[in-house]
Amino acid sequence: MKKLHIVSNRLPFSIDFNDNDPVLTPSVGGLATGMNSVYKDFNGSWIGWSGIASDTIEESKLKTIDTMLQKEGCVPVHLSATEIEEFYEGFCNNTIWPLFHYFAQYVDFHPEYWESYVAVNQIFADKILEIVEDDDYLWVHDYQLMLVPQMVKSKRPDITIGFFLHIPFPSYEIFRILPWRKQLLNGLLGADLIGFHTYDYERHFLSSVRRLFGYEIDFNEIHINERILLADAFPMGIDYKKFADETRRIHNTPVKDRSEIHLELEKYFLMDPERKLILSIDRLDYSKGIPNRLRAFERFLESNPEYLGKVTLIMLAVPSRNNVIHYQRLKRQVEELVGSINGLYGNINYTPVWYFYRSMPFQNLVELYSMCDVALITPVRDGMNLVAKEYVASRIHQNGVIILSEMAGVVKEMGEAIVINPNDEKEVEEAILQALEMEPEEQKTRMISIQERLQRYNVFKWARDFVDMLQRVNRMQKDFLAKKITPQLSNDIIARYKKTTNRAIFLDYDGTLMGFKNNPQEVQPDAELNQIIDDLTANPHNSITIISGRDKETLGRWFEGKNVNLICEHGVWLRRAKGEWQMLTNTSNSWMPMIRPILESYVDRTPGTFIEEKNYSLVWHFRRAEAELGELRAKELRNELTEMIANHNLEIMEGNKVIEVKTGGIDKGSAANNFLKNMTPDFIMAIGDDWTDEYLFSALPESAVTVKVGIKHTNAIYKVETVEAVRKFLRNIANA
Ligand code: ADQ
Repeated sequence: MKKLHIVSNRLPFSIDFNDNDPVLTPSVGGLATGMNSVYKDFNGSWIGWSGIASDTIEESKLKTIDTMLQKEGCVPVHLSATEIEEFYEGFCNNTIWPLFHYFAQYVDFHPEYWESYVAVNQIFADKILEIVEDDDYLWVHDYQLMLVPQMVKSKRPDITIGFFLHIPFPSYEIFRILPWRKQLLNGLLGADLIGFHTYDYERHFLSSVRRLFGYEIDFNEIHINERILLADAFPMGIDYKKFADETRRIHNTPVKDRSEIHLELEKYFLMDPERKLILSIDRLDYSKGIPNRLRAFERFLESNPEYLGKVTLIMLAVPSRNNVIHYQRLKRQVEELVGSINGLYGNINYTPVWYFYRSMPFQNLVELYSMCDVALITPVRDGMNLVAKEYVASRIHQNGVIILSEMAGVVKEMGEAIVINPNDEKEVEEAILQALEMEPEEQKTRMISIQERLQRYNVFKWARDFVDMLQRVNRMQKDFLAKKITPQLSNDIIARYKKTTNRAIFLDYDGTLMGFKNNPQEVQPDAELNQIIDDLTANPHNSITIISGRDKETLGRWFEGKNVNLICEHGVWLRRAKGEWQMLTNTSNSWMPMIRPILESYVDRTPGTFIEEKNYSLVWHFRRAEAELGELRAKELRNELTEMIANHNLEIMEGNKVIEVKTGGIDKGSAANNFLKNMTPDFIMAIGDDWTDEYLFSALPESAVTVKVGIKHTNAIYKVETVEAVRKFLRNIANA
């Protein structure tokens, strides 16, 4: 890798003014920590916005800030106050954020916000294009910059691009609501690797890609023409050691030197050592489920009066997006709830909820983490939730209990927490009681398991893993390029071809000579293909064979009168040029009445699918079915058929959006060798696109020129990306 650059909406510094002089303060957030560990190692820059509107500050000051940032390896992107309002507060925070967190009722669909989103993404892309050098890597972060990957890729395909989404990717049913869903998705597909916190988000993303674009998806690989890209889950970690070390430091500090908040908490426990503290920390955001949490706590106090005076909820809310109406309402709602609980259950010596509406220095945060018995984390949606991880890292004595929402990404790594549905206030209430009464031994067992996991998969490992995977994708793509028929290779093959006089050329039909259509009967050869075949067969040194899984009637009709050989149904039938059909193997179709009803039941249950009956095989086509349902049914059908055919000489073949059942022992490889028996060719070539052609590639002698259409793994020696590329290659051969 040459250089790795980081791109995020905000640079990892905040800018303050000391007597009118700008001062940079490094961010201590998880992302900054994780990224610092990689981009400096790879000599890159960090591209982003400084946090200051460029038109609200004197030009000279802006320049000073830029210079200071550049010294830190940053490349500042300038955004005006209007851009920030429309792009950031508008589209990012009023459209994507609520939609991706399933708050469809809060979503604003303003076209001007969208336009500003496009324009600002372009500003970022332009800045990137200014600084990237050949073969650099980029790691783009989060929902503010979803169009950047495609904007960069379209101009600079040599740049390897990773994208990480820090928020959930919603289910297709939610995502489809967005008028600009296709543009957004297309923007992301410019990346080579797209990372999510959890497999669920990855699944939702792939499902949207499948449904909106119909691209071929093979596990987590997306195939777009000659590009392979990967989607994967990388659960973001924290700087575990930093939290654990800080806790140890605080524990070793003499009481008199401890912070004010620490002393306050000490006093609280002095009044009654049996007292318990529950901690709640979030940005004040509607996705965090703060009102539900307060209501559940209120219910708990109501149902368990013996805990009155003994349990306090410390609620820390970090001010966030307070110029957005929904956030202002939420703030009021939270304050009212806190007031009402404290009014109802508090007294001179007891305040049930300690509410802080502010940010806190790192040390105070850790003090709270390490002194609270229970962490109550109940978001209604949360991409990951790092607070839960920070709490765990600060529990150096392995005690403490976490109550965790099943809607937070982090729950996948914390099965040992008490997992709740945040909308079920009764369940949360009961969880609070369970947490407060949990035996220390059980607390320890649960905590140790989580700690071991989080210690291992910390933010550094997370960042490294992502970068390693990005390099792997790059290698996969290079692998393809290594086999790709370049103009030079094409010339070499043609030079070999020209020296020979007895040539056998095998060409698969669908996906090789013709693109796919929904109806397999609609794909008869077009004028261009007919011309190519005529030109190739006009040369008396060439024996051209179309070798296909298709039935003999269709291919026979399409190539009637042409000087080509046809091998059909994967090798059951052969018709030499101008000859009669002959059967290459003895086969029977007596099994068909047994298998046909099964396929029919799949047609009935899967709209858009149909059965094709060939002489010696039955094919279930699902190209026209709704993509995911088609894949799912194909899996079911394969399982069902596998059991059925166990004692019969039958085979199941999976082609491109088809499942075919046919008599065993017939394949394109044996058929080609059978065909070659009467020939002593000095040049053999085979071109095909799906795995049935792999039999052909493997069966032919090593000297054969074997060519795979597409980017998947193959036994062929060469690859070309598309049907168009095959045709161009064949035209060059015919004209040689
Ligand atoms: P956030 O929604 O901001 O992040 P979270 O992951 O919990 O949510 O991170 C909050 C961070 O802010 C934590 O590191 C925490 O220490 C800090 N913090 C919280 N309260 C604070 C306070 N009062 N004072 C100072 N610091 C405080 C988004 C997504 C998440 C995803 C992260 C990372 O919404 O789902 O986990 O990005 O990808």
